[in-house]
Amino acid sequence: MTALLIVDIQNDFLPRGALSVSEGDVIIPVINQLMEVDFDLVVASKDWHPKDHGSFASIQGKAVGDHILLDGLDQILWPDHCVENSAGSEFASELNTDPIEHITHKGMDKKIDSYSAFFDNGHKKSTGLDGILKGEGIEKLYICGLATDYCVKYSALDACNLGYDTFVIEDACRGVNLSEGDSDKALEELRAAGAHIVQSKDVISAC
Ligand code: VGL
Ligand code: ZN
Repeated sequence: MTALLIVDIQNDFLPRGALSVSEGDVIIPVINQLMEVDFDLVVASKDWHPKDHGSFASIQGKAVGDHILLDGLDQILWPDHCVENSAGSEFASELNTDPIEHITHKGMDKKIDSYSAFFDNGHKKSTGLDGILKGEGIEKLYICGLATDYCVKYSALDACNLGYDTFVIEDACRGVNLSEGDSDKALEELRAAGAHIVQSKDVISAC
């Protein structure tokens, strides 16, 4: 059984959003096309923070991009983004949400961030997504979305460690690239961890 995981296609990660990802919008038609492939299950994640989340530079009185220790873990500080139930936290309006059968929310605990759709950054708590996928007999997991160098990367690394045959659809992802080349580095790390880096046309034509 094969699933598609769509990571954080939310307004705040689009080009005019609070934590904008360059070209974050151009992957939406690609993802809509991917959903027409016969996946056994389509799931999506949403970054879903309380308004006083500890990863927000505004809460820490520091600059975006600074690092702090948040409850003992290294944390990059971000602009306020994906505040629960805000317009910025909604799925992009162009995304076809009809095929999405489950939505995993992450980052709700203000004391710890959660880039991965499976676990928080300290691997302390599961989001429940692994249980849902395993419960459906999913063995192959295709991953796309935002951002290549954060939430896609950590979701895919966890997927590899959880035993999924993991495919990252490169052209259906875009990165933040705080430093130039971060997305390419993330893809290299994913390859080294055993993930397959593929292109949407290959996924679409293979099915
Ligand atoms: C993300 C930074 C902070 C992401 C979420 O979706 O990649 N990045 N929160
Ligand atoms: Zn976040």
